[in-house]
Formats: sequence, structure tokens, C-alpha cells
Amino acid sequence: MLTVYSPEHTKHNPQVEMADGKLVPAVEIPSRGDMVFGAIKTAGFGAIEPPDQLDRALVEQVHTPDYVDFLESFWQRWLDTGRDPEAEDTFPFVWPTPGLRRIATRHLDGLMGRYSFDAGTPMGPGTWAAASASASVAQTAAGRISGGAAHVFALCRPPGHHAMPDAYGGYCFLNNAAIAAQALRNAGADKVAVLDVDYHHGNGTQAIFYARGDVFFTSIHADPMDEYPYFLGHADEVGDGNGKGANLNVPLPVGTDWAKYSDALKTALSAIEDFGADALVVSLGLDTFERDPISRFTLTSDDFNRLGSTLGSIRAPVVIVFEGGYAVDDLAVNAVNTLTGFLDRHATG
Ligand code: SP5
Ligand code: ZN
Repeated sequence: MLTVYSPEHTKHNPQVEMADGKLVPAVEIPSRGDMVFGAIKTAGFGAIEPPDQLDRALVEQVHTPDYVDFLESFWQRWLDTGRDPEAEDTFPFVWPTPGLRRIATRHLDGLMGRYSFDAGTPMGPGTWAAASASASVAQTAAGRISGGAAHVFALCRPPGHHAMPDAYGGYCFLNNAAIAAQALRNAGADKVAVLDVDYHHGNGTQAIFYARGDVFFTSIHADPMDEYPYFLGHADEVGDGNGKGANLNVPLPVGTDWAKYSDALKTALSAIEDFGADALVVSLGLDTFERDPISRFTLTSDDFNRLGSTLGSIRAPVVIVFEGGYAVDDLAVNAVNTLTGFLDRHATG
């Protein structure tokens, strides 16, 4: 199995994040990507290749052009407006919630609020370089599937599934999984499914495809009544317009173990089968792990082998896109176990 990877991810190097009312050590850090890269290399799953040039027109099929411009120009604007050139982490603090106007202001603080939805996502000098490389990893992986590969691992960092059409948040800037799904559509797959197994609901991916019938989105995640991102990911969100019936959320209680998780996985996979997907994108978060520092499910390292094997039962080509997972020292074994379980089961031709 080919892995697509870019070392550019290390340029997004947050030091702190906002949590529990204070700045705490950031968890979405370069060592995450380094750890998974090292593990893949050592495990010898196959070639590891760099991404192609990012296709801006593709990105603008899932994000608004003004949002992409904002991300790209952010750091230059920060410098141009005389702010601390040594800053590693910047944060928004005011948002146009309903009743206020979503105006792209002259002042950068207004602009940051306009294009974000949380205060927990640091942005710094290398964020665009890393986020755009991460998106190109997903794009390239999808391209290989369209070229005939049965499965490709997109080792993306920063993650993407929380990124909305025009807002960053949840450590995400560009929605890598959505970009992969759109690339598969553009290359001729009539129906694409996205299965999100990150601990957190993939609000961005859901929002991007909510009114579309050509991309089915299903997510298994901690109940947003109790967990981030709170304001999307509930079971009654079934899609809109042409997308009605093409969105399936399976929220699970805090404390969920593999037995309950695997039932939800079967539900999601059978819905994908019913939809008749020509290709599948998996948003693979490893933050369902029992010792994840910010999450509360109880999957073990052995369970990730079971997760991979269950995912491998799908009868369609698969792009696996890396998302969350913050128990850095355990990411190596958990990633390898997932991919090993997957490759043992997934048909190659
Ligand atoms: C891609 C992904 O997994 N994004 C997750 C974003 C979660 N952001 C909110 C984290 C809040 C953590 N609070 C935990 C407090 C533990 N003391
Ligand atoms: Zn997550």
C-alpha cells in the first residue's frame, strides 16, 4: 500500500492551545506526523511518496475562495499590521454568531473571527505551508485511487475533518477528506462515501456535503451533547435537499468500548453498502484510544487491528486519511495495527 506524506507538516508547530480557560501545551504537534511516518516506514507497508502540487480549483470546490485566500495570506497580514513577528500561536476571540454580521473586516481580529469557529486552534507562521501540503497529500492519494490503486494512506497533518466551507477550527484548516472525496468525484466516481471514525464528529465534512446526494457522509463519534464540537453531529441530522438521506450520524456515549463501537461500525458500513459507493474515504482518527489525552472512548491497541479489519471488508477502493489522535507515543502501534488489520482483509483487485 502506497503512503503519501509531506514533511512540510512540521511547519505548523503550535506551542499552546486554549483549553479550560487557559493556555495549555498544544496536542496537535509535529511529533504526531513524525511518529506515524516513522512507524509506516519501519513496518514496510510499501512506497512512501511526496504529494503533487495542490490543485487550487479542487480546494475551491469544497471551500470558498475568500476563505482559502484568508488562510494563505494570514501570516503576511499579521506581519504587515505590525504584530509580534515571533508569535507562534494566534487565536481569535470574537465571532459573528447569529444576529451579528459575517463581515470580512479590515482588522485582522475581526477577520480571524469571521473565518473560524473556535478558540482552540492555534494558527502561526507555517500553518498555510503545512495545511496546504496536507490537502495536497489527500488530493494525491485520491488521484492514485482514480489511477487504479485499491487503497492508499494519506498521512495528513494538520488534520482536516472539522474544517468548514469557510471556517477553521478543531485543529483543522483545509478539509483533507472532503478534498479527497471531491477529487474522486471529479475523476469519475459517481458515488463516494466518507466514513469518519475520529472520536470527534466531522462537522466540516458533514457541512460541505450536507445538501449533496453524490457524497454520503457517515460518522461514529462521541455524543456531541457531551463532547466537542457540540453544535453538530446529532442523530437527527440526515441531510438536506438533494442530500436528504445521505448523512448518517452515530453518536455514542462517553466511555464506549470496542463491543459497542463495532456495532456502530457495522451500521455505518451497511449504510455505505446500501448507498452503493464506488469509492470510500475513511477519516481515520486514532483518538478513540483508551489513553488519548483529550478523549473518552476505551479502544485498545488490539482493537485498532479489529477496526482496520472491519474497514477492510468494504468492497470498494479506499483512501485512508489521517485525522486526530493525541497519545503521541501510542500512535505508532495504533496506526500500524489499523493498517495491518485493513490490509489483511481488503481486496486488492
Ligand atoms: C481533529 C481532532 O481530533 N480535533 C479535535 C479538536 C478538539 N478540540 C477541543 C479539545 C478540548 C479538550 N479539552 C480536554 C480537557 C482535558 N483536560
Ligand atoms: Zn478527533
